[in-house]
Amino acid sequence: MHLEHTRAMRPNISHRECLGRQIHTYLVTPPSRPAQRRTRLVTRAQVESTDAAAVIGRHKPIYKNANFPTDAEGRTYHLGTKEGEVAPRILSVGSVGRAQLLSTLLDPPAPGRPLFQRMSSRGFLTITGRYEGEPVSIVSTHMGQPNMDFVVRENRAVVQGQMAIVRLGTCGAVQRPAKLGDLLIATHGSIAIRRDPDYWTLLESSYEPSHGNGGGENGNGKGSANGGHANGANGARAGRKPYATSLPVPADPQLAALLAAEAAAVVGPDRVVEGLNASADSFYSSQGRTGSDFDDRNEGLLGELVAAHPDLVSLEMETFQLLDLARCSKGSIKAIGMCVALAERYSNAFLEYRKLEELEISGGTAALRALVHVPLERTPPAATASWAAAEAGTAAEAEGVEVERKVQYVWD
Ligand code: R1P
Ligand code: URA
Repeated sequence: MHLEHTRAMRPNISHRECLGRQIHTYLVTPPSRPAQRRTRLVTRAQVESTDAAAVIGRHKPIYKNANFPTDAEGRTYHLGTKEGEVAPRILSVGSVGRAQLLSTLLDPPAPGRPLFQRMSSRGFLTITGRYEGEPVSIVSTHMGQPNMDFVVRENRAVVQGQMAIVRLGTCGAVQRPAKLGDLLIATHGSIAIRRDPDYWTLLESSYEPSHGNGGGENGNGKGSANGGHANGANGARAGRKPYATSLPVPADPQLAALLAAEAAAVVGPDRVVEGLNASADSFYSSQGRTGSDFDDRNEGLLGELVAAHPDLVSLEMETFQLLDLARCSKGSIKAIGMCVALAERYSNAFLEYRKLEELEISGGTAALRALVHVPLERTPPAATASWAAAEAGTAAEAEGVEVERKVQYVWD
């Protein structure tokens, strides 16, 4: 089985034109199978012109190095890209469809040289081209913090020099002035919200802490001075909450300011709200969505969050991981997140889905502009000088000098 992906390619089109653009993606069985057995995977729509196609096989490479697996070509395990295929400026988006849609904003590729596209066996799509002449990659990141972890770490591993990553997602608007359809920017950084399963475990009267470590944040749960399992459970339970929140991690202030200015230029300043983001470990319980199927104990969660963080504007699932890894990247990654407010949590309204594409294109335009304008240090780590070699190569080639390159860059 392989994924066959075909898309129209006439980039740098207007927003209106871009909205009318359609994309084909099919999951097909091998050509030897009867045509009626072929399965349509995503969207089927009109394609005006097709001059680019990528067929991605489910290959079975051999990975070496359990610590950070890469195949013989240097491709990473989950994203499947290697050095030369990913630009230092990355737009991270939630879905494959959003990545495809925003790729139509990229500069027109040279005739016969379609944009680079790679869909990994895990469904991460990387599209690399140029925006305003600067190399950029658009990467579909899917949902949740573990997926953002793959995207940041595996891209970091295949890019030389400093990087900038902007996330363009969707989110819930937590409180006014953030409203439906606004672009909410995590200028104040992000907190994380995590459901704490130990809270429920410790509610069970049969729980015996000696079976584990007691799970307590404040101790090992093996009991207090007067001992006993029940006391241990009580001790571990004391003060425990069903949902834990982290301290905020910061966003890159320069990238945040650039993005806010670009977003205001595209949609108008009254449609842009800057503040604190919260990334939850689920869409439902950890974002305060209630229901009767599960014992979630989250009825007061949104109120508590807003009381504790008056600048909280957005609630989603990935930005915290992006900012946390950027903070820990030893200065090698600048990052920010911006989301289209898809849900108004205070009024319970949800955006009409047909309006989303227009907002994705507005947000994507602002994000690409900020990405290509943020200054990045080009000095690669001393151990891996291939990026610098490629840059030197470009300059030398401009002067007509022949150079040997270690890495071929797909945007050259
Ligand atoms: C949940 O519906 C998803 O939407 C939001 C959340 O963070 C989560 O990934 O972002 P994306 O639209 O980027 O996926
Ligand atoms: N994505 C989320 O994670 N939450 C929302 O409320 C909307 C989109």
